[in-house]
Amino acid sequence: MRFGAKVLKKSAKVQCEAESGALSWFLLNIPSLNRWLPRLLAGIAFSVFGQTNPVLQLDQTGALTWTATPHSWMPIASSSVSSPLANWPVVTTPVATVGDSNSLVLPPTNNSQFYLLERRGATVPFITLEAEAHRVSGQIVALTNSPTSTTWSPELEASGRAFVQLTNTGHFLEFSNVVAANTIVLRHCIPDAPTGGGLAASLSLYVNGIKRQTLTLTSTNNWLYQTNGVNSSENGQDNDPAGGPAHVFWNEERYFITNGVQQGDTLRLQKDAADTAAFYRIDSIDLEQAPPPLSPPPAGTYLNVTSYGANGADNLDDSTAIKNCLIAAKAQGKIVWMPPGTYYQNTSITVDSVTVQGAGMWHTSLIQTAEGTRNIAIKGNAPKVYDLFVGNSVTTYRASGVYGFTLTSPCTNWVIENVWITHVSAAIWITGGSDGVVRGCRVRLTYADAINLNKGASRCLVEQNHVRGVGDDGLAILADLSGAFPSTNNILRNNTVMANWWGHNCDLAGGSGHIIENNYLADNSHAGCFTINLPSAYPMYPLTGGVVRRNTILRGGSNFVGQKRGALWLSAGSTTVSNVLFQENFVLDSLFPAIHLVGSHNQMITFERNVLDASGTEGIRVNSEVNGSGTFISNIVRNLKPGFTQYTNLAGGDYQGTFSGNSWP
Ligand SMILES: [Ca+2]
Ligand SMILES: [Ca+2]
Repeated sequence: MRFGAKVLKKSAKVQCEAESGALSWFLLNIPSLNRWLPRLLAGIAFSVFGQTNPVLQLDQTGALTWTATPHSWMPIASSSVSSPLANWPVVTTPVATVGDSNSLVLPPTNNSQFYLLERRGATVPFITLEAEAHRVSGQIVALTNSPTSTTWSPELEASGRAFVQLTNTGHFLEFSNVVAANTIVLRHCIPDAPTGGGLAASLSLYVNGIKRQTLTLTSTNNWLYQTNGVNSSENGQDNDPAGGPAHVFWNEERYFITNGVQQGDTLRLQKDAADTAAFYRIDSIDLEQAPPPLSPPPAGTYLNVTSYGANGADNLDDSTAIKNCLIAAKAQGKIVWMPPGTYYQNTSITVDSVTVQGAGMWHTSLIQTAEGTRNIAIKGNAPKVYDLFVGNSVTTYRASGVYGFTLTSPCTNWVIENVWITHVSAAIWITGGSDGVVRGCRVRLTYADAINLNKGASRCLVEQNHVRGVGDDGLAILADLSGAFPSTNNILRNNTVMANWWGHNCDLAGGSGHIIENNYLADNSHAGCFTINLPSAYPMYPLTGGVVRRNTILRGGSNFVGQKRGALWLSAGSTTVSNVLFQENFVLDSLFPAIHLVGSHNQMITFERNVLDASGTEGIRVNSEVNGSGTFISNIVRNLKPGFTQYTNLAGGDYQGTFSGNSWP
């Protein structure tokens, strides 16, 4: 039995959680995923429609079908909505209509029909299957309770807090395929080499009972060890097993499937006699029909890196060729085109006021081969990078330090879009600069942050990114005091951040004017899932304004150094927090408190219309050292475990709460 029974519900239907009358909340769960639906949406609020039966159907692919006919909708004036939660909004105009293959198709509407549809998390072109939800002849390993020690484990770091382990010849994981696909991503773990450094082993892929392909799995990039050694300051990143307890159990690798697979095929990952690793752990699988390579830009608008000597089909370095192409393109006002291939670099490449266009994240790769550098530094006016895979062949821990992207000031109007970044230190590390966009990127297994805006970064938009298994903050807005001014007015929206092995899924630390909305954050193993993190070890400007709304935070929290951190860890440790609004967030199945206030500096936050469901301990916990005041309006705390309270204030009169309309006594 795993904690958080709601996660295990098997209903093939939408779960309807009516609060009262016509105002309902829906939380979605796909049986094949065995979890709340992450990438489509985790919550829908309907103002009203004129039938009592659910009108949404979920199928095994995650597709939703709207079964109501338009005439079944009944317009109801907002004033007639009956709810004890009168402050919850009734929206009378459609706020979203979305029609990609994995999303809702909504019926026509007019002014007399109305609904509110929320999307939380990134919309992505792949489907993720949690291994533990499928046919297994090996073992399913799951986290069975909130952690009582600080020990890391593969299940603590797994998405869904569970995985499958194949140990004997013939053990398999099998599932009925739900989408046509020509690629597969395995989030997996095979043993480390006895003295560290990883090893490789094969695993057999069967389709409809016939062996299709041998997949080669490696453990070069995962398995790090807490240490008292040379990397003790770098989040326990020693590659030597003698360094201490293991963590970073999961690697991700991607493969093209020979001849592809169709919907309805039976896929099996099996340990055959020739597959000699002592064990194969599978956490999750992504399936995607990767598109063909993109065509080059219109003739006359671009320069091709191959014309400058780059060769994406050999193993020789391409740095000089790419740099020369960038210089020429800037001078001529043209795009740099990188056709399909794998290009190597042994030094940092600066994209200064130029657009770089690859053929797609599955087709054009840029691989760094030297430690202590970066793939790309963006600089100047409107540097833009599209449609690449970015990685390296050298980094296996943070201090070896290959970054994916960094920003060199001055820099404005920059774009990083549809880029897949993996096995780097930090993926996108932005200090300063303004008016940037990070969109549609995938970040997998890093040794530091995924996407970090810091030191005055302002007016940046980070949206539709999918981040999994990273080694520090997934999304971060920091306002480091060493910057000339604080970061301001950044937006993080519709991102998915899962299964961090260090740091926070999302961190808001300083500055003002930030908006963090409609993100899906789940399964952190180390710190808080969402955090305002202002420790004295990292001095920041005060946080003087921000809105955190309509995010779903699932199974968040941790027992980092025995602190039993809440899913929302709001820490005014070294400076103050003011003018922050938390609104309409779902905090589900947290390991410890759902909301956890800590730190002795003054904090003033308003919490409005949040749903805190099935917390591991308290709904809201205010630690004894806390100072400040909070306003709590129309929040719901429910499904508490016996012995825990909705709201526990250990700070006494030092923290003053004001309460109205909450669904707790
Ligand atoms: Ca899993
Ligand atoms: Ca080459």
